[in-house]
Amino acid sequence: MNFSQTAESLLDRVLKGETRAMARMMSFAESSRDDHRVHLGSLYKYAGHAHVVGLTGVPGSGKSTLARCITLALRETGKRVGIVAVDPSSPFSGGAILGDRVRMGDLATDSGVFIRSLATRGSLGGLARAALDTADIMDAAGFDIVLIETVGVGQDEIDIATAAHTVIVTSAPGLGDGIQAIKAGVLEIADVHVVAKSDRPDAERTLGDLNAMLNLGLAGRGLSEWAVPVIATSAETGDGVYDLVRLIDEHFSHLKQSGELFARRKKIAEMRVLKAAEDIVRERIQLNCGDEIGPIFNDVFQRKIDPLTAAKMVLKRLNLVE
Ligand SMILES: Nc1nc2c(ncn2[C@@H]2O[C@H](COP(=O)(O)OP(=O)(O)OP(=O)(O)O)[C@@H](O)[C@H]2O)c(=O)[nH]1
Ligand SMILES: [Mg+2]
Repeated sequence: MNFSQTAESLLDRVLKGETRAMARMMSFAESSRDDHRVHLGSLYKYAGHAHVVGLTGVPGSGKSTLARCITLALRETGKRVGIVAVDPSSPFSGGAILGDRVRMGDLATDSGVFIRSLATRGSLGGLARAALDTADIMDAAGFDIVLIETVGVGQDEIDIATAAHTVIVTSAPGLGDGIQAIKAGVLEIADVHVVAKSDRPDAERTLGDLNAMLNLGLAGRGLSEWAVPVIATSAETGDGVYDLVRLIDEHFSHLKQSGELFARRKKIAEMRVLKAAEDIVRERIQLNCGDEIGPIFNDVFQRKIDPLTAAKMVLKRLNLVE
């Protein structure tokens, strides 16, 4: 059987929601082989039904734990949930409070939940594409909600979160002022703010600080009327989790009714095309200009030529400019 036939039946199996087929297709999302990507491309038209929710915030702010709480709550309503964890610095399954009562294993054996971690850090580019393609696979396989967890540090991670329909930004007590400051850039992409770990005594202060920052005029990223709510949650007590799930749903309804879903989808499509184009150019440079690029970098370093001229030289070799 040739690869194309295999891939075709693989697509059928993914569309039926077969776990092993999904995992195989996801390995294509992280592959650098063009034939893999082309087959992945054939899946794109079957996605576009799921509610994609970005979950971002500084490291250790409780994103994974919250993703698990949200997932458990959604499972009670029968919704199927996919989770894409981008470059998790702490293991998805480890350390969380709820782990004592509800083991990650419960989610891992639940056929209505699919968890995929991407650890593409270190490979140049392609992270956003891999993450969003992985989300598409879950979407095409019939998962109702896809949660994408990314650390809210670094442009690629923020871009990934922004490619969701609904963005949740987590803050938490006990992370220190330095870390809290990093997140200023990420605050403005929130559709919903969560102060996680509200069971901790210092949570009130975090809530106060966040509200103070928001009062400085950071609006939501949307064009339409949506008052960005701030909600406190705890994985320890379960406080706020159901309210958060309700808000996520309300936000999706709002997007649909206001027409903003249409606008966001359009922007996401644009962003994905541009990212894919950037990836292709970057890869071509690496593949085709391997020997020549070192001296060019060096000339720029020594200020013999300027970066723009150098870039044009590189692109000329690829026949991308005159
Ligand atoms: N007290 C308390 N601790 C929590 C809560 N949620 C998470 N934690 C703890 O906070 C730590 C970080 O939680 P994670 O869920 O791994 O945070 P994260 O944002 O996913 O972390 P990274 O992926 O490493 O950026 C863990 O030790 C959790 O047990 C909570 O609601 N209450
Ligand atoms: Mg995490």
